[in-house]
Amino acid sequence: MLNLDELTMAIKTEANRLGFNHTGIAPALPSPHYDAFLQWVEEGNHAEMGYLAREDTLAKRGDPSLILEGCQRLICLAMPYARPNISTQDCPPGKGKISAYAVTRDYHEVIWDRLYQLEEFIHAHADDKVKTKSYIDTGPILERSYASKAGLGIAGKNSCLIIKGFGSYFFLAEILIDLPLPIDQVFTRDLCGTCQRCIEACPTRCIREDYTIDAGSCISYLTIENKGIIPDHLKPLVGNRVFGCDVCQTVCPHNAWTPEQNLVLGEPRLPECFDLIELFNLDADQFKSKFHETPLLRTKRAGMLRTAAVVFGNQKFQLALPILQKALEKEEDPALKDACGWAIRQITGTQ
Ligand code: B12
Ligand code: SF4
Ligand code: SF4
Repeated sequence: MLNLDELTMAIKTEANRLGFNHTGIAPALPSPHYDAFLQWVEEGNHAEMGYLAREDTLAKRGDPSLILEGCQRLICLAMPYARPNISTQDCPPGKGKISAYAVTRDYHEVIWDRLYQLEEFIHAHADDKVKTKSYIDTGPILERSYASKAGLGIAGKNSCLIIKGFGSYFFLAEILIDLPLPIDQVFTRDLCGTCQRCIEACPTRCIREDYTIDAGSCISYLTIENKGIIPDHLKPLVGNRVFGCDVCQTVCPHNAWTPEQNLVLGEPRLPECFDLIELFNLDADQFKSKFHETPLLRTKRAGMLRTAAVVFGNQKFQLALPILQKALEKEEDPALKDACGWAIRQITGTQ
């Protein structure tokens, strides 16, 4: 059996082999950013993402030992994804921009698989009574906060975690463990300084002064998490983004040198610029098979079409009128109908 130093080294090497480009160990103490998170929720910045405000998850976000009894450390991991290769301006009328992270196989599935392999590795090399629990994105963990405590990087003003010399195009995951692995030094250096690029470039101006965002106005939220009507004052600001938003990361100087290609998550399955007429022509089953195993399934068909209609409206795309009219008559989802009606008014100039 390996001692704790050897085990930590072995875990980091294996994590690297599995595609995690950065690994750090944080103590399982309450996060220094927990109060800021609570305040963020109290102010309603989480919009309709009720899971962030649920009492059980609130408590767990504050104390990892409520998730894994006896938890001592979080092994924090970062896995890169390819930067956007097409800008919104390069996406012609009739097409919608898909966020860079979403064009490959769903990262949850890829990373779950790798986390499982890493857990197996730990169990094979540590005391067989060791307890572990893995999360990628969906767990009640302040992932950015613990990753900074594990020395990976620090949050920028756009609230994304930035790794110095690497940028912010990566996902975070973690393995909770009940062993006292040696901890890494917390990363405390501010990487933003006087830069304000993300704040100025954000289409909806939802980046706040305190390194958090007003999620309810964020295009990523509006196009992915929000199942309802996109408010009229925000519709024009969605532009041609049909799924997610990369603006505050694209303008960040820390992402300037990110390589164009990164195949850790596999080959792209979708174009970054997606044909929206084709989208409207997919029935429910075709929608499922087209976006099988990609993050786009999350919005479901009605949610995607709703945003696509808003994009048509923003593009004043005449050729979409018959499709929008048909959807307005036949579709039942209220947010989709609202978007179709709005888009028709934008295209025909009738208010
Ligand atoms: C809810 C959520 C969203 C919401 C709200 C985002 C937000 N900024 O709060 C919406 C739907 C808008 C969203 C969008 C996106 N998301 Co998201 N999201 C989450 C989720 C599930 C919870 C985030 C949360 O708790 N927000 C509340 C705020 C208050 O907390 P926070 O953002 O974590 O910020 C804390 C830390 O930054 C910490 N902190 C750490 N270091 C420092 C340093 C300083 C100086 C300060 C002041 C604070 C600080 O303090 C803050 C308060 O506690 C996490 C996964 C998870 N379990 O954590 C993914 C996560 C944050 N999302 C992720 C991604 C990739 C995205 C998008 C890029 C996707 C896209 N292209 O559309 C965008 C980015 C938008 C943005 N600017 O944040 C990644 C981020 C990876 C990274 N490099 O940071 C995560 C970690 C998922 C993952 N497992 O990889 N997301
Ligand atoms: S993802 Fe887009 S809308 Fe959201 S904060 Fe960043 S730039 Fe603003
Ligand atoms: S764009 Fe500038 S202010 Fe925004 S996160 Fe990057 S370095 Fe920080």
